[in-house]
Amino acid sequence: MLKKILLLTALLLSTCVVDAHEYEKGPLAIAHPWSMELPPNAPTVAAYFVIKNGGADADRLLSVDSPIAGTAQLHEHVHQDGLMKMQQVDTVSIPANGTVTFAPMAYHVMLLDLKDRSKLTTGQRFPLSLHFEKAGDVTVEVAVQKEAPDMPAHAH
Ligand SMILES: [Cu+2]
Repeated sequence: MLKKILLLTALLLSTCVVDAHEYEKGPLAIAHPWSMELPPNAPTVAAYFVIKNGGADADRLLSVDSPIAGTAQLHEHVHQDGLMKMQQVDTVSIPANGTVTFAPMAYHVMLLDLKDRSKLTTGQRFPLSLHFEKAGDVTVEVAVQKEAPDMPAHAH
């Protein structure tokens, strides 16, 4: 209860954090799912978030899907021959007591074959379901915004 009040107070006070939102499922917390607003004809859309595992067991993100896209893939960025390129990965491991950051130039969700672009403008949100091996399914709302949120730099 006290934690909730403190959290609420913190949210009210933190005017610099627009639209911060977080979801919990079992030991997992998924913080601030977001997507960058893109030109209306962009063929693909990326979604980002931070997964924190507060549990003593590792988990795995097996797949994702969204009603706005025909296809949703898990991607990573890799350095190869001096170039950055992205490639699809089958699953993403979430270590015990660990954090995995989905961010530009890192892991990301890639939405292809877009069905509904009406929610892809700044201030809107669209649903995204994450399917974990142990924690099960979580549906989050991805906030579309003009700029990346302030996030701690991810480790190289
Ligand atoms: Cu990608």
